Amino acid sequence: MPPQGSFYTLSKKKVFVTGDIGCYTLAFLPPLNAIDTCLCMGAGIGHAIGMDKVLSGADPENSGGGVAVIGDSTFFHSGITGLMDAAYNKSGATIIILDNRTTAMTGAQENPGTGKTLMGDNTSMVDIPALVSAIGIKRVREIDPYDLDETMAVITEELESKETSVIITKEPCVLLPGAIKKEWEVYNIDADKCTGCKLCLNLGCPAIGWEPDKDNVRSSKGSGKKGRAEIEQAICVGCGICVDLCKFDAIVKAADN
Ligand SMILES: Cc1ncc(C[n+]2csc(CCOP(=O)(O)OP(=O)(O)O)c2C)c(N)n1
Repeated sequence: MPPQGSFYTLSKKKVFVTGDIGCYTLAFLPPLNAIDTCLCMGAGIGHAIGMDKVLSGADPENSGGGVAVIGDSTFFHSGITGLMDAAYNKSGATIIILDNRTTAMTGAQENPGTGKTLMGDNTSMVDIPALVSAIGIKRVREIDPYDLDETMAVITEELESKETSVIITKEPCVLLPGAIKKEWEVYNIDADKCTGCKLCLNLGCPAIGWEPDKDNVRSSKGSGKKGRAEIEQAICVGCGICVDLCKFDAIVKAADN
């Protein structure tokens, strides 16, 4: 799913993440534990500006500490004003806009970024990177959220920046028609290669689970329990984020396994 790689990265960075309201808010739960606050629509950007001030002791030389995550619909509703504040007041916060091309949490309604009205008529479509630039943000990055290496590299770079930065991830919610790409194939765990390290479980993908070893032979670092990861075929959409994560090449296309 689109936001998984961003939240995995944030969980590894152990930064303070101010959240907002949407499907992605579930990333506050284990195993990701990647969101620290959630108040009301649009509040997360203001919170990040405040956290940046607190963490830096209001010293611009130390800024860059606050990180906000916000969905596209919430950004249009009440995130733009907070972002303008960040730019105008030279915040070092990093804002990640999770553009999944819909208002997923409340039932996939259209929004000002989709090009359709709620009645389904064609209308204007806000260009988020252009809007963010027009507000005065110089560091605007667009990333492919399904590319974990790129996601980790860009988030790491922007967290280090002392200027306001905006990272936009643009891929449709997997429940939207056409979101699951034709070339994607369902994955499986190669039981001979899986060491039971549990790294893939940290991604928080609903398709990846744990199969305890009945004969108790497979090692599992640190967990005290022996077993291996398993992928629920009916849930896997084939996005492949987990493939980049496995150090043992144990996540393979189901058709080849
Ligand atoms: C003031 C207010 N109005 C409406 C809602 C209902 N609501 C919850 S989340 C949300 C938007 C979710 O869309 P988005 O930000 O794009 O995130 P997604 O669920 O698509 O990941 C809305 C309208 C709310 N929580 N507060």
